[in-house]
Amino acid sequence: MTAMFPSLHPHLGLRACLLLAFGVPWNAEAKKCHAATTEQTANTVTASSEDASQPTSNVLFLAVDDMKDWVGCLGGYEGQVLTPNIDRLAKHGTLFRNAHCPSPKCAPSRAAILTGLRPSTTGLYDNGHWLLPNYPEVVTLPGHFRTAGYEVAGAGKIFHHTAGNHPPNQWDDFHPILFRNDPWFRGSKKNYPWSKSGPQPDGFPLSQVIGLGHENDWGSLNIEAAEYDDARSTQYATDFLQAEHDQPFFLACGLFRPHLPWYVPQEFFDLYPLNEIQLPPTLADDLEDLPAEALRLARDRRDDWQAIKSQKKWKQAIQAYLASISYADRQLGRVLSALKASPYAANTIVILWSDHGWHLGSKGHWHKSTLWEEATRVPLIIDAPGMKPGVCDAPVSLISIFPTLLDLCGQPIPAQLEGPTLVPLLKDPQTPWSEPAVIEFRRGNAAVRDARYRFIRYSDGSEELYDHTTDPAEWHNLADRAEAQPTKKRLSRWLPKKWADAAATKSQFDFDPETFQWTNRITGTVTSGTDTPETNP
Ligand SMILES: [Ca+2]
Repeated sequence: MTAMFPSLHPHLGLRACLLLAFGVPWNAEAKKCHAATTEQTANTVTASSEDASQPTSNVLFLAVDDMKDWVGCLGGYEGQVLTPNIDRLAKHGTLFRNAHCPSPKCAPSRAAILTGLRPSTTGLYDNGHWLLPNYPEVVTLPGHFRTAGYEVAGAGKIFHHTAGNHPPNQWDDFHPILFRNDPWFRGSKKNYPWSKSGPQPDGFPLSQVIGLGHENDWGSLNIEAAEYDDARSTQYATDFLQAEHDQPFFLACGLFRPHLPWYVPQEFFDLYPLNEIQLPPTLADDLEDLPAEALRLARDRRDDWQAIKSQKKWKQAIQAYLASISYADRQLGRVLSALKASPYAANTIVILWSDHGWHLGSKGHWHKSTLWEEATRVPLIIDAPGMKPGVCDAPVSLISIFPTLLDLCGQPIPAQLEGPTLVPLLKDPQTPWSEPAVIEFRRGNAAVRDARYRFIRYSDGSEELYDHTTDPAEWHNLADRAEAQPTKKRLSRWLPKKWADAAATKSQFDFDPETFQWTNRITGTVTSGTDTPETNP
């Protein structure tokens, strides 16, 4: 797909192309561009619903943070995880059981989902890049719906949660996470200018684990349940759904849990007795068949895990992660109940996704930021009016969310969006599907996940291959075996052909949160996050 951008760097080439597609309203011009330039793959179809009689749907866009496949309907956890609301949504909609993030870290995954462009195309590889000053002309998913005449509102974490990532020009109204009760996040005025510095919670670290840095804590705060940040984001969404709206809406609610710190009310810890906690299955010599780059990724944040293990708190940490999942599920349930009770229940597309997974000890790793199943498999559920409930095992990437929502809303899909629409799979989950999910992490490293295999190639050329029919835990790297070569060759066709240079990092810009403007320290260029999409250059 990256072949669509013959000149990936300097970014001017991409920007010019984006301007062509995004700088004009979604209309016949964009459609023409699509018809003229798209290389159709087996799964890539043009917008299938141009029927003018189709009613305009609202969109309820639900995001959770760092939630791996440990939800009831996906069965990723060895024990029992309680997610009744997610499971109910899955039964009502289409559950994608082989869905993967575009990148296993917050900012790059969300930037890819919300622009429809892969990290290898934009160079937005890590948490240290701002989207807008790098791509002033890009139309994001909320920005698109706003231009299309929707009322666009949101709360919580949709893009990355630091300052500068939810520009006012993309939202009619946005309620950010205040982080009033997560004192870890109050330290940086650059990242959280709206938040006052505060003391650590009473009794910190609540986990009682000594030596963990940064955000790595868990426990129950001495505040009312309604005072947790996610409860506030949820309240915003339920209030919105209880109000009258005279135009179609795009409502985004982004929950921060189960992202660290795992601070949730005690009742959610109580759901998971310690003697029932299951440790992730591990293999003693699991790491011995890994290349150096894989070992390096596995080692990152291992100190946290070692500290937790050595202080005999591994089960407590897993309990806290599970509690945070069930807490997020409870908040989702509140939003879904509000939708069900509203006049919008029959005419609203509901989509739920998580930005990436998490390791809790598998492959000797703690945290995200790897190209293995633990870090890339995520919940994805789409419940669209008129679609029958279903379960889909085709490999899909969240890069498809943008074109899928446009397709469901009867809008043209610009050729630049890099994922195929999933509407054929919503209509029939058994639709033949040849395109695998591609997961990228930093420049030059990517995994290709199809229905059976995971193939990884790192920037130094080293590789891994796992066969999920015999090795669901990805313990046995088959990459060097002679019989694996045809599979590797087949899957390697889907690896990015080009990797954009890394986009400018935050250090290249001065950001003023009051005016929502960035000044490029090198070029002097000023980018505004307050201009409406219509007046953006
Ligand atoms: Ca995340």
